[in-house]
Amino acid sequence: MYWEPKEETVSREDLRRLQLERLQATLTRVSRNVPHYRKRFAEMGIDPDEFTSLADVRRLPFTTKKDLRDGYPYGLFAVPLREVVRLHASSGTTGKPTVVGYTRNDVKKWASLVARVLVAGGAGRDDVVQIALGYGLFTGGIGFHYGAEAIGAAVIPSSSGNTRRQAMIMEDYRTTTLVCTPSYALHLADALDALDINVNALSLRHGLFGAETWTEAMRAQIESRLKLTATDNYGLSEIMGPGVAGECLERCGMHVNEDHFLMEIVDPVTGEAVDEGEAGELVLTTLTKEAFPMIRFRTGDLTRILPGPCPCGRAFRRISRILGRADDMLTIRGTNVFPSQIEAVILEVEGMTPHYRVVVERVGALDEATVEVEAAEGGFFDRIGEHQHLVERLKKRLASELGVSMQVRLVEPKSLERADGKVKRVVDKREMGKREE
Ligand code: DLL
Repeated sequence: MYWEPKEETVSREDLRRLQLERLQATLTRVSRNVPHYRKRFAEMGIDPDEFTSLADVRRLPFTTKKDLRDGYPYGLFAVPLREVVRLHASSGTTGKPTVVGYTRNDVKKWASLVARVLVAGGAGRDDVVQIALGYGLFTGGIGFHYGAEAIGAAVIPSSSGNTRRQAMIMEDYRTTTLVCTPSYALHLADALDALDINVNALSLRHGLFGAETWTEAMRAQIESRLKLTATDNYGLSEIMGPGVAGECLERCGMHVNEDHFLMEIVDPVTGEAVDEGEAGELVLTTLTKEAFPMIRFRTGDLTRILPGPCPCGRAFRRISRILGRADDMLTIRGTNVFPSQIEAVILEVEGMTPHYRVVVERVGALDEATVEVEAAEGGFFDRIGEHQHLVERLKKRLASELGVSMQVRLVEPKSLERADGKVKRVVDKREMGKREE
């Protein structure tokens, strides 16, 4: 099932032609309307009219979060505010957030791209879609909302928070499709248990999850606890919001809506293209955005392009789940570790839950990482001997899988903070200021 069959099954050759046309139009527009790009292009001797091949994109300058912040709030807009109908802001945790804008056309296209990922994830007009993502400056809630309305589903804008009420709504309104962050999905599963709601009697069939990194093991848990088919969804405000890429029901990577976004994977350090299929940083160029076009935006997200076509028949190439953010990577005594790798190991050990965080400190001259993880309820938490056994087992597995030893602290079930939206996995006490963007 496709939302836009013609576009989603376009031939690769036609797609490339379309991408080139759209890239040329975008470059002309930004060099005319955005002083930042005009200046950068002039400095680098780039003439948009000379762009004749998609490979030329590599000659263009990158755009970074810093460029967005320097232009705060409207410096990178390509249309006058009169034409803007919506503003959102990215979830910058420190300093100024970045502001993004949409024209009426942008909002319309955004809805249809989210509609594509919803349909790919199994939703349709007969569905009751509960959107348990924040509504507001965050693009998640409203972004999914417009897409779900576009496909004609009955949309419950339950937004984030108030988990007990969400659980009751899910039961009473007969939600069939759940949209939220993966960590919140598990939080909801706990709430259903606490309320004695029988998950088997619910109407849930599909879940679209995203906005934070998660793992295959976490998908398995969510699917078995909520009795639904879970798909991964990727997006970011700077490029649009949700709807940039999403999995189909094959669940083997996220199709990037390549007719609207040009993707490259580069080495996060050198910025050079990586070999085909290699992991690196995703760089995106918007091809149809009017208000806020982005040229070669460094997403900071690490992924790789998956080889071969997908059995679903979509023309668009797939990226693997996000392996981590370049700035989320922990360097512990010289070894690079991503929280998602830790999560994968935790979930292989029986008696552990996916509720965890990593605290990194400097003890003397050494980095010390402690994985704090909740033990499963009714598990071994109270039995000292087994508790110790479990800690040792996890420590050993972490050391052998990740190549660096870490401390493990089992904490009581339900003691770690639950997030309504994006969960924070890392507390880096070494240089708290360093991570400020
Ligand atoms: O998180 C948009 C979104 C909302 C996507 C709901 C999917 C579902 P931002 O708040 O701007 O936008 O955050 C974007 O979140 O650069 C990634 O680091 C991370 N992220 C988004 N989707 C995924 C995913 C929304 N499926 C940032 N897996 C991105 C891992 C993700 N990380």
